[in-house]
Amino acid sequence: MAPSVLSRDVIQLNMEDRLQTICKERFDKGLADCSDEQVYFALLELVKEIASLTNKIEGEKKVYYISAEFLIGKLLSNNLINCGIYQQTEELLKKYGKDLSRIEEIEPEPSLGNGGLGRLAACFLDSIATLGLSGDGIGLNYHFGLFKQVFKDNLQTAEKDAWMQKDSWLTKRDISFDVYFGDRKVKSRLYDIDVVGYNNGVNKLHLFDIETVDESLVKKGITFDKEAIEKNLTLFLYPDDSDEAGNLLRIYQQYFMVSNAAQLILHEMKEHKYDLKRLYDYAVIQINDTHPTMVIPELIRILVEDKAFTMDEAIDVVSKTCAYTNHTILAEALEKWPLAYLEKVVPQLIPYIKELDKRVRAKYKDPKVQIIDKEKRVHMAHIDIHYGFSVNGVAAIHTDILKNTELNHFYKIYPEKFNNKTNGITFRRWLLSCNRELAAFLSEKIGDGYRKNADDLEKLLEFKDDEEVLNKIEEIKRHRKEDLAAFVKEKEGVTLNPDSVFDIQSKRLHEYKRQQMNALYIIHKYLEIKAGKKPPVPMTFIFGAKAAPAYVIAQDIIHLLLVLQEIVNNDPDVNKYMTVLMVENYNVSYAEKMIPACDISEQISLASKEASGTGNMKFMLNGAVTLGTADGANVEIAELVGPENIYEFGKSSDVVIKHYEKADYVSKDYYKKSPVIKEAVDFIVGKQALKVGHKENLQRLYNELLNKDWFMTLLDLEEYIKVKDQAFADYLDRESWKRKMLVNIAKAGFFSSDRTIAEYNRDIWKLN
Ligand code: 26V
Repeated sequence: MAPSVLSRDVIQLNMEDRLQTICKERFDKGLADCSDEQVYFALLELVKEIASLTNKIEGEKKVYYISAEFLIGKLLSNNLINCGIYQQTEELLKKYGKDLSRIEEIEPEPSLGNGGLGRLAACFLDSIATLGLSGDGIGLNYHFGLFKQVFKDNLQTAEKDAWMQKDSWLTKRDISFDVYFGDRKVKSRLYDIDVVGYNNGVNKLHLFDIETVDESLVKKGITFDKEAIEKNLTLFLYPDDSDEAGNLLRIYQQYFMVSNAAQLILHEMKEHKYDLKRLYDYAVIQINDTHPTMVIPELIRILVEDKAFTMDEAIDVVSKTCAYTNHTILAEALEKWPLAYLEKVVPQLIPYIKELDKRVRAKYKDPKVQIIDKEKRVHMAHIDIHYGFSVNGVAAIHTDILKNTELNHFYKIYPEKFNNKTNGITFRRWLLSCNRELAAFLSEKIGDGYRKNADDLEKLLEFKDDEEVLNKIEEIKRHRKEDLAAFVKEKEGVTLNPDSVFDIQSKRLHEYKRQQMNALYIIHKYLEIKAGKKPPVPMTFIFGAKAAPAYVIAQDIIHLLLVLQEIVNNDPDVNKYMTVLMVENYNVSYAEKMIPACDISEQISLASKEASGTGNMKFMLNGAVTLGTADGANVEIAELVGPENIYEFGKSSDVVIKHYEKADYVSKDYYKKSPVIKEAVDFIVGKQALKVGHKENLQRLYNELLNKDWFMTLLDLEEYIKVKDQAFADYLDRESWKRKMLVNIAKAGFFSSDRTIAEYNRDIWKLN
């Protein structure tokens, strides 16, 4: 704890003294003699101290953002920036021969999320605090997070990701709740992380855990006894759900999360002596995807059983308090829990879920809007839509598809609940922190205003014909490519050529995102070069992606990418012209290095399937040009930058949706019709691939592409090849390419999560 005489201002004015004191107290030496690791821990303590002395954002009404994932990334750099002391710290450390960016590397990255959904939650917390809104995140503290990806024999293997250390950003609180399951009771423990707004106060990220968790339960890889709930509850995010025990564990986790959330919220209401009959005047609960849906019946249950509400009153109050965000239209990702599983884990909720279902049935006959279907499965999203006051999609096209197709039956009942909130990203992390040189250059040209008011980036357009500015933007890109090449050399042992075009696809591995289509392009180029057709410019294809351990075809796609990496990079006829790299264990920290170095941003999902994407926004902000389909937020990017500053291809979402309706897409027809497609697909099971790869994986992927191809890879492949070839050719026209980079940066302001959060607040939360 900081001595009581200290205030935030005093510490900041005397940072040097304070840091020296911490070093002396902890390590019994001065700053100059501390190792980088010791300096990291000293800075951690200092920043935590500053955060604890920063004013807590207060307001009569507060948003509680409940999410199974918060992919917060490393926090040191961001917290220094948001506290306004990055430069001061950097200079201070330099005086003692210390390099802040090297020290930042020491911090382990919390592995509390999977992809876009979790990263979005983290960006939102940053923006909520930056806008000075009162709002806390609520989630779980997974000890081994998602998993650590390790490649062995060109295959993905999964290991536990032990990111927690004795000293970390987590602060143990004296708050603990009893959580009752059908067959047991567990005691929770709250850990908090301060969320510091940019030049503003702090909010909290509340992460619940149990004290009886037993890390030694994890045996080989990520396997553990799935039934020992008291020991395993907070070990992993998304434990394998390919069997019943795995599914039950997910329900245990979800209920544990929402039971704690409900108790915490009611505890805070009590502290303020707020009238629970008007809960919605003081609290709004944002349900991030369906994982926290049980908070609705749980709150209703508590109000009825403990607070003497009638059922009608409880349902009314809770429905006015909860709002739901949908992040996907993939049917398999919309949760439907068997009632029997819920009966086993949370029997206390069953009468309430049945009551909610009964009320829907009394009003609507359409089976598509029922909560419990005829197979006795509970549709979690349906609970949210009937018993929440807002339903939002995450990009304009996604919300339109929800309204007109996927959730049309609900839209007809509740048109007023549906609204769009196009996603955004925090510029503090995705520009100020990860591309300091670009951020400084922008400040020099257009002033600092864009840091708080992202639309100011448009001022850059004034310079779109200014050669000096264009050259500088090109030079900064070059520096980031060199940085990435150096990092990759050390980490992966692969040499990247900064003179080549860096073409990057980094995101979760999923067939709808079509990493396999990118792989087929690489095969096509490889074969062209072997046949003597040289590309106009050397190309580097970089991938970052984790595949869910139980998702077999996704594993096979990773295998293909690693096989291609081995074949291409070791072929002396080809490796002068192209390099392939699948980075190991892609995470937020890796993204912060890859995104600023990217020339071409691959956003090639099957139109209608990517709800929004947020990587697309990060790449654009850092001057990459998008190669993408008319899907998710790509559509809005295209509208903003205009057709000359983006490469669009592929069938539209309308066409794709019709193919699904008519079930008339036959991948083999495309394979037979096009020699280029056939040659690329055949390569997957050709001699060369089988020499370095595994027949089982490659054959399965080949069969899938030929006989099913549910996400229509071959539908768009030829056009993809054509447009991508054009992008590589255009790259050589440096003048026009630099202008494309500039326009992309200038138009990225719309995608600031500050704008997104201001819209959530204006339309949904209405905080004062
Ligand atoms: C979950 C699962 C779980 C089981 C099997 C397959 C599957 C497929 C997809 C998902 C995704 C769940 C929701 C999600 O992460 N959505 C992402 O949310 C981002 C933030 O809104 C958005 O940018 C991405 O487009 C969207 O995919």
